Parts: sequence; structure tokens; C-alpha cells
Amino acid sequence: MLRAVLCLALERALGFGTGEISSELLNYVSNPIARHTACRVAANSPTVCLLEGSVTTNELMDYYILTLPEEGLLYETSPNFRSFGSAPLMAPEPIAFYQLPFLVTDPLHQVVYVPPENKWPTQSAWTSFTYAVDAPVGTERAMVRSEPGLVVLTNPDGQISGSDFSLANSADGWTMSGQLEVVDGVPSQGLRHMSHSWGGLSNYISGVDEVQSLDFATGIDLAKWYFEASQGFCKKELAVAYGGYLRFRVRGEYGNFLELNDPLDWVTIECESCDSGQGARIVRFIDETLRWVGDETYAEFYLHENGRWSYDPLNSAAQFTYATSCQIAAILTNVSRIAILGDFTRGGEGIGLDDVTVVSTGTAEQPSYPLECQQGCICRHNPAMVHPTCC
Ligand SMILES: [Ca+2]
Ligand SMILES: [Ca+2]
Repeated sequence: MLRAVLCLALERALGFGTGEISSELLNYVSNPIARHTACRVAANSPTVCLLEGSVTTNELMDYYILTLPEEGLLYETSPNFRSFGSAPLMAPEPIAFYQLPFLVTDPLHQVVYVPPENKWPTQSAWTSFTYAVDAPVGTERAMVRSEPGLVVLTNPDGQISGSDFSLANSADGWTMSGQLEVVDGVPSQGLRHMSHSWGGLSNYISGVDEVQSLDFATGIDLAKWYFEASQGFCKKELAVAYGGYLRFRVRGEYGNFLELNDPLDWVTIECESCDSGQGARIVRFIDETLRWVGDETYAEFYLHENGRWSYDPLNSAAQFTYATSCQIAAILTNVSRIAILGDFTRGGEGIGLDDVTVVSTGTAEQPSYPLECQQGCICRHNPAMVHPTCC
């Protein structure tokens, strides 16, 4: 099992180990599918968002709004917009809670999101809502309702989660792991907030390795330290990051970057509830296509099967293999931990970190969450079941 982590709620919500989960897995609807998608929204800007269902028969589908965004308002498109593509984009009245599930009447299955008035976007998504599609399936042509699809209303740059550490004296919920708490009776400095600018870093966090627990045979750190992402990076909305990027600005403060640890697991993303509750982990190792020697870098990690993520077999006898699209997608749907390696060098080091973001692809590229992954994978513990968490 993966070790205890910061984001606890998700696997509890899924309730592994209970009778409920089996029936939930057994009854999973993999046809039709309400595809997870993202929509970029600027401040004070009503924005048209496209819902996209899929059914193997290519039949027409009915689209239903299942839940409303927690802030801001959701509307149907206006007759004006449907006919002429012109303003006002939205119908006079927002969709109300008592109308749920709400049948979308726009034949192009678009809706309009209006963000909360006079509020600036943050480093994270505004909010999200869910929808479902109904379609006739099978020889009986019985109407079947899909599982809920997620629509994430990102900030105008496509950000779903982010930390720029702009608040004074705040690490924005980030912590450090793998560091001994006490050095010669003195508490470790651990993670600090730096309220000044240094190159491209401005109001950033700094992690310092004060202890080297070296293996004297290899000279390699036995216990590496990591920056641990805050809870804001462990939420269901990260699902729509598939095809997008994890980015951060990083700079070595000191340390000998000619003497590096090995292997260098720069980014780790974990899902405790994945693989039928066994847990799953992907790691982007330093390799011949990715190096870092402590210089100021805006690092970018492609959240895609071509992003050279390694899938941890969680078995020391087995080899890492490259992660498949559905393994990556499943982990992004239930992220329980994101860690960024700080412990690059065999000796002590200080590392500055800033502007960490998870960004979805542009609206035109949506939905980028692979359809086949939302349809689910055969479960290892029971091949009669198909579910995305079994990917
Ligand atoms: Ca900053
Ligand atoms: Ca070190």
C-alpha cells in the first residue's frame, strides 16, 4: 500500500472494502458516456461551454444537468445565441436547483456559465458541475443514463490547481516529507516561505536538506526529501488535466549538482483508491530527455501517455514500465498525493519552488480525457466488473 498522505477524503468517499463499492462497480454504466471536460472562464465573462456525450450507436442523446456549480450561475443558451451566435448568450433565468436534473434544450448541447460577479480568478478552477446523457442502448433500445460527467470551469489560463505562494508567510498548505525532524537536537528548518524575489521566483517556498543519511557504499541519500503538494491539488477536478501539464518554477539555492542522487524521481503522482484499492503511482524520472542541474527552470510535465511517466509496479521485484493513458487518467481522477523531489544531490541542498500549476488543454482540445478510459477497465479482483478505478 502507498503510505498515508495528505488527501484523505477521496478513498473514504469511494468506500473500498465495503459492500457498497461492489454494487457500484457492478452497475457502472460504460455506454453511454458523459465525457469529462474543461471550459476556460475569464472574470465577469459569461462563457459558452460544450457538453459532449458519447454512445456506441451514435444515437442522439438527451443531456441533463445533474448538479449546479457551487459558485456562479449556469444558464441555457439564449434563442439569439442559438440562431445568430450573438449576445446575450444566456437565457433570462439561470437553471435553478429545484429544476435538476435539467434537460438541456440547446440542440448543440451547450450551456452558459457566468462566474461570480466582480471576483478575480484564482490560481485554481472556479468550480465544476456534473451532467449525464441518456441514450437508447441495445436491441431493446432501452434508455440508459450515463454516469456523471464532470465539467470543470477553469481559470482563464486553463488552471485547475495552482500555488504561487503570494500570501505572506504562507506555504499555501505545502509541506515537506522525508526530512528528519530534528538535527542534533535542533528542529529542522524544513519548508520556509521566502517573501522576496530571486530571478523569476517571487514569493516562493524553499526546502533545505540539512541531513544527509548517506549510504556510504554508494554515496546516495537513503531518505530523499520532497515538496508535498497541498490539498488543493488533490481533487476530482484534476481529471480534466489529462492531456494538459503540470508546471513549476524551480531553482537550486545551493548544493553540488554534479553529484546527483540516483534514481531521480522528480515528480510523483499517487492515487490510493486506484487499481481496485491497491493504490497506483506514476513517476516522472529524470532521463536522457529531461535533466536539471540546479539552474532556474520552468519545468513542464506532459500529463499524457507520451509524457514518459513510469507506472510503479509497487513490487520491488518487478520493473517500472511506461504508464498507459488509462493508468494516468485513473490516477488524475483520484489524486491523493503529488510530490516534487527536492533531494537532487548527494550532499546538502536548498531548492526554491514557485508557480506550481496543473493546467488543462484549451477549450478547443476538450474533451482530452480519453473516452476509453472513462468507459473503464476490467477489474483485477473481479473480471466481471469494469470500472475506471480498475485502470
Ligand atoms: Ca510566487
Ligand atoms: Ca541531498
